[in-house]
Amino acid sequence: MPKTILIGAPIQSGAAQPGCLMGPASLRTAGLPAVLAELGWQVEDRGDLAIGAQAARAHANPAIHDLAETAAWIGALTEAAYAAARESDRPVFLGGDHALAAGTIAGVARAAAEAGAPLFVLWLDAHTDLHTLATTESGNLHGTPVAYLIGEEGFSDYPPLSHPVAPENICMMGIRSVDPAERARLRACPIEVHDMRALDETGVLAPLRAFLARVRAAGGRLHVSLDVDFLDPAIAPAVGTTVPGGATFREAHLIMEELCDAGLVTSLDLVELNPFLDERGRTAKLLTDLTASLFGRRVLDRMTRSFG
Ligand code: B3U
Ligand code: MN
Ligand code: MN
Repeated sequence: MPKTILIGAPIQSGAAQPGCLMGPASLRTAGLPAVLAELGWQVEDRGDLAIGAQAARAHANPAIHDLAETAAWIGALTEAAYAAARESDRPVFLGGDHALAAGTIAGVARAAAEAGAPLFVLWLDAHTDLHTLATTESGNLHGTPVAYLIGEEGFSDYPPLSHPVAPENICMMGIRSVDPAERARLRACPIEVHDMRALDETGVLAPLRAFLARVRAAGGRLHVSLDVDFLDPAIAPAVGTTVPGGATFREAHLIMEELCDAGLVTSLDLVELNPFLDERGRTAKLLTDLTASLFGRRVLDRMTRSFG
């Protein structure tokens, strides 16, 4: 029986508005552990991580807030994710804001490297989260994890990164809000980006299948980082940074079903859920259902596609 480990990370120091700390509780209330168990997974819920009180740390960029707390979360998550990746087939990290991914991906990248496998990342988000501490204008550190993970300069306040992710191994989908500094950084680095226009032109399946073929050919592991604002706000209102024009219910489920069939996903973040902004739990329920699609729920029995 395949095994998943659930780790709650009630981090909200990277976001502008409070509420993400309730994310893990909301996902559990929506029934995520039981749903995965019903799909035939052994589920070990490790509860929520915590960090102690942190002394405030200033930065040359005065916009930055909660730097010490966010750095402490990233350190704690790196260790927890490393252990969970070694001890299960597909850990799920229940956020928490997206600064969480700086830790979870650092941890799973270390585990992948030790197993001799390159790590690939599918980044499902309205944003590229490619700011450094020097370029963030909002000072919200959930806008920084990708720049940290690819080894950009200027992250001496975050924990040292032992295993950077190769930018060409990152595929972003759903992008529709990019700041000028992020756009400049993208020009200089080979991250694969599919903005909403590209997805409207090609649909989600063609670029996803091409990326999965790359992961498979490289013998890679695949981490999926799902930001609630990837989804259209009409179906997923519980997020502090809604951007119109997001992925539809059907596109999102199709991506998860295709990922399930490919059998390559080795870890998952569910981030930016702000239950304070939710409507009768519908966003938590949607994230639970999307996770169920990734973990094997399907409408009809069907032949798995062959990947020859
Ligand atoms: N790029 C903007 C907006 C943003 C990024 N991530 C989220 N919002 N969730 C910033 O604040 O860095
Ligand atoms: Mn994000
Ligand atoms: Mn986002």
